[in-house]
Amino acid sequence: MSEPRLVEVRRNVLKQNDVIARALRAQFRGSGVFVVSLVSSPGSGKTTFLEKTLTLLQPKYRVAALVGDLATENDAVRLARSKAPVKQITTGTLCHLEAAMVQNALQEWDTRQLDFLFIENVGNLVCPSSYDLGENLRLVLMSVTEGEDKPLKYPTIFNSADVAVITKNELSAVVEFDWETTRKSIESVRPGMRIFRVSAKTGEGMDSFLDFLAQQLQEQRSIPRT
Ligand SMILES: Nc1nc2c(ncn2[C@@H]2O[C@H](COP(=O)(O)OP(=O)(O)OP(=O)(O)O)[C@@H](O)[C@H]2O)c(=O)[nH]1
Ligand SMILES: [Mg+2]
Repeated sequence: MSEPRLVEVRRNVLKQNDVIARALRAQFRGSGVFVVSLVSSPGSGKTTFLEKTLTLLQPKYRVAALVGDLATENDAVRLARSKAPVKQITTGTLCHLEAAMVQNALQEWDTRQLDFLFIENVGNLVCPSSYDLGENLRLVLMSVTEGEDKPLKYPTIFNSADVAVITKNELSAVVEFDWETTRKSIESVRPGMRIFRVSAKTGEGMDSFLDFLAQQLQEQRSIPRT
């Protein structure tokens, strides 16, 4: 029996995405820019965390951000308060960013002029996991108010990310956040995953995250570009 047409179309879309993602990765590597994407459920704190990150990195690094949402320029307006170059990608009905959207958004930017490029994906714990954007590092964010078993319920988004960031940490006590249970949930779906605990509101935990980013950039640049 032949495969349903929808499965075949989906496979082709993913294949096409991978081709563009590979081209983007080569472009980023050639430019010397380190690219970080952010995924999470809606409202976990991606934009708040990113605005803080852009602001704190800027005295030392050249940074820029792309941000995806189905509609509105709200997040781009918020991120632009950091004074970094920012571009909004509106996806209409799509619940994720695709590599072609990133490529298109970058057309007028010279990525050689950047140290870090951040890409905030559409808030969704399912769709973004299948789409490579050519990034060097994918962060999955989860706020303390979401429930400790999110990694168990949505393993793919944790599996397809490199680092976890627990956000809104200053609210932990109020919502009786159970750190040990969360840590075990993440560990069971993605053994050895590095986890940062931060509050973008108070600044808690931001220093160690920024040190980690600086180290990642240094490591990437120490690899000879062939
Ligand atoms: N208390 C507290 N609230 C936070 C923190 N970070 C974000 N928030 C709040 O959480 C809400 C959602 O934050 P956003 O940064 O817009 O979340 P987002 O993940 O970008 O949301 P989408 O782009 O819609 O998916 C806002 O009301 C923020 O003020 C934090 O560290 N502490
Ligand atoms: Mg946002």
